[in-house]
Amino acid sequence: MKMEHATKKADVFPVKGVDYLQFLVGNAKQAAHYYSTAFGMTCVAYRGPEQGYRDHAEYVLVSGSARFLVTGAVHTGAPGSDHVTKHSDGIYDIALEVPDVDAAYLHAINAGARGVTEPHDVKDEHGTVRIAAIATYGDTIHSLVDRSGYDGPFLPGFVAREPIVDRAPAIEAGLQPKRYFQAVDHVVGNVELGKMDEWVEFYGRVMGFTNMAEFIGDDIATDYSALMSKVVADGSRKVKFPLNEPAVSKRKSQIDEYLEFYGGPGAQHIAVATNDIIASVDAMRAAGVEFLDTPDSYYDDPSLRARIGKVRAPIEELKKRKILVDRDEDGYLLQIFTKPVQDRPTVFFELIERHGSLGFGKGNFKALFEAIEREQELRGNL
Ligand code: TYF
Ligand code: FE
Repeated sequence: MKMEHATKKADVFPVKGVDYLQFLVGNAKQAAHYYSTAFGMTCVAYRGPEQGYRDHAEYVLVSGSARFLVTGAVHTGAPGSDHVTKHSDGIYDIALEVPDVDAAYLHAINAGARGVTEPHDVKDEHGTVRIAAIATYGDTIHSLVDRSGYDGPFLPGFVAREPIVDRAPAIEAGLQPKRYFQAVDHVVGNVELGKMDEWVEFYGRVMGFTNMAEFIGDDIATDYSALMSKVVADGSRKVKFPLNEPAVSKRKSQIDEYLEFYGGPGAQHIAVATNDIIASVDAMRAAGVEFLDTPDSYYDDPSLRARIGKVRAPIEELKKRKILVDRDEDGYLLQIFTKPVQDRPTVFFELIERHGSLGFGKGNFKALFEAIEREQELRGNL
């Protein structure tokens, strides 16, 4: 038995994992199509005017345990329209599944969190969900969800629906993987200059999350990253939230660019865990998803080859696809980053394939941040 389990303190804010990520978008029908065709997700549920919900059309897409809720307003002035006006498409709700909504909400409020929605039941013929919500950075919220009394397709009011595209023929022909990813690995928040430690403290105080070892401190920041970063995680490390702030540097930080174009703090990237990053990248590229470029010199560097040792695919296969590799004391990881997935240089995705490593690719920060800065420069934002 591992000692850490025997000696662990009682968890003040137990979480089961990320329940869903809600995107507020200008056109949910097209966003749901994109996540279906380009990210290989399956649309499983819907609610809208047809179900008597007069304000929004909402699509639920899943890939393994990862679940996205994509919400669009169907008339002028519908709730959430101001979010889209201000931020364009973005992430509003990073919902957490918890065993006890009332206890979690009470703990959070007593610890100084701002309540958005008090605990209440929502019901339909499939059962009852208890739900509440608290505010976090910017206009972002955390819903707290207990779905243990529910067996419907998503939340009460949603109806099951057919996938938007039928990928079965492409899967059978070996042209597409069954799933491009199976879970949400981490969700990163960008906060204002000087606020990172306050948000680390917030997650400690409000949710009992602790600081993981991995961070980008002053040393890396001043050398090349133009940002500082710390990671908070729940006791079980199922939920991991890196938090970035801009660093004062010669050039405009990628975090400043985000804050300017998002109109304030918000979720920056969603990392999704895949067990075959090569197949996923190939399928997503074929569907038109753009990934950040990595120069050949990254792969030809003898010190990188020595450091990473043997990984599950030949380096040439990674080089062809611009997949990054990092190794630490626990193992290694493969990762790649998309370009922003909307017109504004704000939200993007990361694919990550972990082989033991619990880190975030520290060894790749330099190559990654140089790639992001090349894009920033092309946009005229450096
Ligand atoms: O989540 C992470 O920490 C890594 C690296 O602006 C990273 O994916 C950190 C900051 C950033 C982009 C990527
Ligand atoms: Fe990441």
